[in-house]
Amino acid sequence: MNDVLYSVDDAVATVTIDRPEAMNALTTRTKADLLEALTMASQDHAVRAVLLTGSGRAFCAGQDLNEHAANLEAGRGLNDTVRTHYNPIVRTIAEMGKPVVAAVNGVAAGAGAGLAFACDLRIASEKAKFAMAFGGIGLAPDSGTSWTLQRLVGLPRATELLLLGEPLDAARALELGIVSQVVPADELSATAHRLAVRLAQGPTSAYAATKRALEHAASSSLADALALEAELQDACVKTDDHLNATRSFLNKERPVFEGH
Ligand code: T3D
Repeated sequence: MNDVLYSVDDAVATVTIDRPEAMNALTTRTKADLLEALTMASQDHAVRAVLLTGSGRAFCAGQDLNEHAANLEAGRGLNDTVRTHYNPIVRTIAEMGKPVVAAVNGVAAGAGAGLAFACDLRIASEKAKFAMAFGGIGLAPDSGTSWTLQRLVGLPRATELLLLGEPLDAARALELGIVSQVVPADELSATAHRLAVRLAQGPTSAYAATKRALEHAASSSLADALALEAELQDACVKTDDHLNATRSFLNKERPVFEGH
């Protein structure tokens, strides 16, 4: 991988978009690297949580507009990057059976914001900013933002943000519930890693079931949500983590989760 850094420690895979000279804007190569790194993290059983962040002063400025303009000029505007790249990346983040934390270190624009929104939790530096940049260049939302943003802030606010495109600073993003915590820039990496380690030491199978239940419930009837909860709970009840944690509770001990 050239444009994405990948490392694993404490059962946390850290995936860093690494094109700081271009605000981590996404070229075809960057998107391919990102998908490869996320797929690796998703498939590695030793990885129990994932941290997504960016190098330098940006989280991710979205589609690389230099490459995009060259494609448009060359008549390759319909290069299908949404289906080929953005959709699989977003689905890999959202559907992996382990928690994904975005450490938003700077601006997250367009598809870059979409990546952060697809994560399970977002923690931001005071320097973070979210910009729904799509409309500014005559595009509609992609990378799942039409789905994720309205679930984060509600339909009226999502409509306003996507139509007007006014950037949000970190404090406003916290107010709206887009991020769960804002920390000074020099504390972001350590704070986000601590959060990811905490998640990596949790009941991974139950977390996977939680993600699935939440995603399903977002567009199902109560009856269907109850049915899936029952199915998922049947599976959780059979895990070693559940048995051991129940025993630990009764023995007044702190549970140790192995993830299965
Ligand atoms: O088919 C398809 O591909 C559709 C898919 C679309 C998905 C999308 O993501 S659409 C949205 C694309 N992204 C944008 O429109 C964001 C454009 N950038 C900005 O609005 C601003 O640059 C930022 C809000 C991100 C940051 O603003 P600021 O003031 O902090 O920095 P800046 O001065 O504007 O940018 C710094 C440099 O980064 C600058 O280059 P320079 O002048 O120093 O050589 C700027 O051109 C470059 N840069 C920023 N964003 C991009 C970029 N270069 C290429 N692509 C970018 N997206």
